[in-house]
Order: sequence, then structure tokens, then C-alpha cells
Amino acid sequence: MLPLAACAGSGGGPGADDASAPAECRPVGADLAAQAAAQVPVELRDFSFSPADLEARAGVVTFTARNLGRENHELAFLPGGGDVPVAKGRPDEGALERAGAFELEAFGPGQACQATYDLKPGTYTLFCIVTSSDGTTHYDKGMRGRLVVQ
Ligand SMILES: [Cu+2]
Repeated sequence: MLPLAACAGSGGGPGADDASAPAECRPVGADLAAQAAAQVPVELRDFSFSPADLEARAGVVTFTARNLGRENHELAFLPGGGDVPVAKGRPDEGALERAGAFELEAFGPGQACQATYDLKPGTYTLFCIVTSSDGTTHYDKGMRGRLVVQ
């Protein structure tokens, strides 16, 4: 499981969540990409996914995410759908991990990044919990969506 805490940084420590420091694309599942039966484009904006509702068939799917915003953005998935769990007003990383959440880590404006997963049928919440300089997560600013896998 990828640590969600690393979503906005490249090595942790102070400033790891600083959305003003551009992060580099770190592709996911490149070894699976050749098996992908579908390509799903998605745009990451300040602060939304476009489209916000995605569909895919079960199996190996490659998402190509483009960051068209001015902040770092991630593409994270919560199996089962529903809201991102919160503890003490912050996204609950432990609960996300227990729920099997997975992600394409945050990357900077102007970049495109690919993530390939072998998806099971179900509904997934799409979310980005990068924190803006005002202390609000992108999720709370409306950066959320839904993926239905059939
Ligand atoms: Cu974001």
C-alpha cells in the first residue's frame, strides 16, 4: 500500500504537503500497462476532476491524468464509494489504508501521469487530499468524483 501521507511530496519532512512545490509524476503499474484493455483520460483541475464521473470495465485499465490546474493534484481511489473518512477534521489516513485506498501520487501543473490498475467491479470514490496553502484539502474544495467499474 502506498502511503497516502506522501501524496504531495517527494520524501516527506516539512513541506511535504506544500502544494506550491511542484511534484514529479511517479507512474503506477507501468508493468501492467501493456495489458490494459481500456484507456481512461481524466483532467485534474483546481479543484475538480473532469469528468467527475468515470466508467470502466473490470480488468486492466490505464488512467491518463493531466494536471491542468495550478497546484499539485493526485488521483486517489476509495473502494466501496462513500466519503473519505475524517478524524479530527483531517483525512483519516489509517482508515483509508484499511479501506484499501490506492492512488497516483500528486504531481505538478502541466504534467501528465499514468496509472494502471487491475480493477474489480464496484464503485470507487475519486479524491484528492492534497492540502492547499490555506490549509483546506482539495477534497473539501470539491475535488471528488466517482468511478463505476462493471
Ligand atoms: Cu488536488
